[in-house]
Amino acid sequence: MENLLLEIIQIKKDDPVAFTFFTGYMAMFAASIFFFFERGTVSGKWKTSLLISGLITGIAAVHYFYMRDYYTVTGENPTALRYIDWTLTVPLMCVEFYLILKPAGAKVGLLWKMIIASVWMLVAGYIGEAFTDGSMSHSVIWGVLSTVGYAYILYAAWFGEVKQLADQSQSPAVIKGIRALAWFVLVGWAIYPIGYMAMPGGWLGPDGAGLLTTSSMDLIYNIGDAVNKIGFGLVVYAIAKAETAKEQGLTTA
Ligand SMILES: *C/C=C(C)/C=C/C=C(C)/C=C/C1=C(C)CCCC1(C)C
Repeated sequence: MENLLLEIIQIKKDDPVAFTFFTGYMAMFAASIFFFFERGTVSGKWKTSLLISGLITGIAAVHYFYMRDYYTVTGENPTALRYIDWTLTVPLMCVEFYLILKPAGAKVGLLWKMIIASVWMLVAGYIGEAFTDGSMSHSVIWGVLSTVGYAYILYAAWFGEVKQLADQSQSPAVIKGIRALAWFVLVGWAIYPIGYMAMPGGWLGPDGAGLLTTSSMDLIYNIGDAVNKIGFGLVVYAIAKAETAKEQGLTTA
């Protein structure tokens, strides 16, 4: 028992993955407090968006709390916890897109399409990682299937309905904000497939190009999460603040 406790609190000095689990946890936690408190400073119709930003980082914080210990004790990837976290938080990011675009006429159908695409992406990724037999064919097949879901969201954000609704909104803050979120989907989300390719049998891992070790998967995923959950929330926050200022300017004019 004594040994177990010692292991839980230990961060080995040559283990950057453990550092990012602890930093990630604290950063998500702090971001949630920030979004929840700032919710009071934006106008009524933006409060739900900030609530969702806080929920995304809050749900991640709880999972990081467990993943951190799982990792420090076992030294293994907390795959199940990771995917449970993503299956809750990525659909909530789709809700963010929907809420921002609702005044411009976004329909619930769009929200469902994005949620289904994101869950497809994550279920395929989970099968790829959790049920691996170490072969490249398993990793590649499920990775490609997962990418189909990712491609849909990417398309929607850059050229499809999301982009079109943003243009229709005629609000510079919404257009700029949706463009920033689309960049997150293009660049920030692309971090994850790189981590995935470090898995056993992955293209970039020890059985593939040999550029990444399997232990770097969590490092890459942790960086991706910090960028995408906190950064994404901050963009939503910036849109909400800009729109609130505009509304207040109009009512006093
Ligand atoms: C907060 C968590 C986020 C934004 C997670 C996003 C995850 C992805 C975009 C994952 C994508 C994957 C692929 C496109 C192919 C390989 C398997 C995945 C699941 C890593």
